[in-house]
Amino acid sequence: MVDDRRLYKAHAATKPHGAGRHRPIPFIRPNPPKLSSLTAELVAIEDSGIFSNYGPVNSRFEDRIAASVFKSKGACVTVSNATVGLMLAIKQAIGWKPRGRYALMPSFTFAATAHAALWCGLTPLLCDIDPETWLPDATAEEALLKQYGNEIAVILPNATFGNCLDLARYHGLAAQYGIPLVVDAAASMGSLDAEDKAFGIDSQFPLVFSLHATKAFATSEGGLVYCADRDLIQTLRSMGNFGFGEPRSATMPGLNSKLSEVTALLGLTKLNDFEAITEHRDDMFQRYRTLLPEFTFQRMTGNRTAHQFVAVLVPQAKAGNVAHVVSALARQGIGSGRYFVPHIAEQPFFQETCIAADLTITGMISRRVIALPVSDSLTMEDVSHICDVFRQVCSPRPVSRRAARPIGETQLEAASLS
Ligand code: T4K
Repeated sequence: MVDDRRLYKAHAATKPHGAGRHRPIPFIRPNPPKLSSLTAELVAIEDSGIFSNYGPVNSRFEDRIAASVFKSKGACVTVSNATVGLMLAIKQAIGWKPRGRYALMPSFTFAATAHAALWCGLTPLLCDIDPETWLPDATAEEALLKQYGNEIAVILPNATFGNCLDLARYHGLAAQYGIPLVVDAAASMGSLDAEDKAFGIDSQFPLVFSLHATKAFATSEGGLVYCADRDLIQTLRSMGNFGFGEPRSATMPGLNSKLSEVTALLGLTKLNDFEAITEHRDDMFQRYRTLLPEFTFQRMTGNRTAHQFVAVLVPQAKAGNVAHVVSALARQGIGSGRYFVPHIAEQPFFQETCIAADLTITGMISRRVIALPVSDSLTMEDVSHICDVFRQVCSPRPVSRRAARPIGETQLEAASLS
């Protein structure tokens, strides 16, 4: 395992200190393993002559992540990205001729969740979220399950921003209503539940994780489906290879979701420092919370979250004005983002294709949410700086033009005056 202090110090060393100046901080700084330092492994792939189709590197990656993260309780299959992984898992869950036409999901999620359901021929049925955890609201889900019953083909909750869903409750719902479950766990690789176990471990229903460059488990493009049911993973593996059975002809719905050997190598290598990276990211989240006690953060339900960024609400007075906060931060050299804004029910295509229930809380959260930087190379000092600036730009007093100048601009001005 890589010494995490080395990782973070290398970056801090490049930082110009003093005189209130701070180097620009990007919103997300992807940190996939460096292919340039993996020449021997790349040569081995070339020599093997196998570049895809669940090759040897991919198999090693699947086995290692199943053993190290999920303690060999079940199996994993890689996919080319989580969106395709969701499509596969939903299709497997609902069968070729689904009994219902809805996919029950929150509106507070990424476009991929709704797209995947639509590609499977389902209509997203959008429910509200919990005001504290920002996870799908249990009461709202149950009301829709009662109202739509057999018309719901799949329950598709999103583990919002890596937060842990109550999977026991979902297994209960699946049993009670006889409706399959697929978990959108795109941002959850590395998250630990309240018992300190990998989120999703032991689940009889599939969880779909993203290994996108912007995630804590950064590769480039990639995804992983985990399930305690090994047969289900084997089915998804065949579906991801054009639905081929033995002999090589389609025996089930299929598409091509296979991960290349080079991307699998990125995944395999990422496992080396992933524990340290995830700990560091969660430490940064704790630091944000400590330094911004007057702000509202998402209430985390697990013991650790694999933060892709830190989501926080701007003060009520700035609701509807978050774009200005993003601009003010940018002028001070700090990148930020907005997720999931607009939420699904607010996006033009989904307004035509989805059905929305009451989304009061979703609307309130999405009007105020902003995502602040987290990256493997961010230092605690950076976090303090971000918090200072964030508080300043969120204060009721308008930020003066001069104070809001971008770092580069101020430096240029100083140079021309001297
Ligand atoms: N379900 C949920 C709930 C999800 O959140 C997602 C994906 C999915 C399903 C589907 O997973 P995948 O099919 O992607 O595996 C980013 C990620 O692309 C996306 O994976 C993620 N969720 C989503 C929440 O965030 P964008 O559109 O914001 O990415 P983008 O390109 O604007 O990049 C964000 C920041 O990262 C920018 O500041 C630029 C920086 N960046 C990005 C890339 C790709 C870099 O510096 N280098 C890079 O190579 O979606």
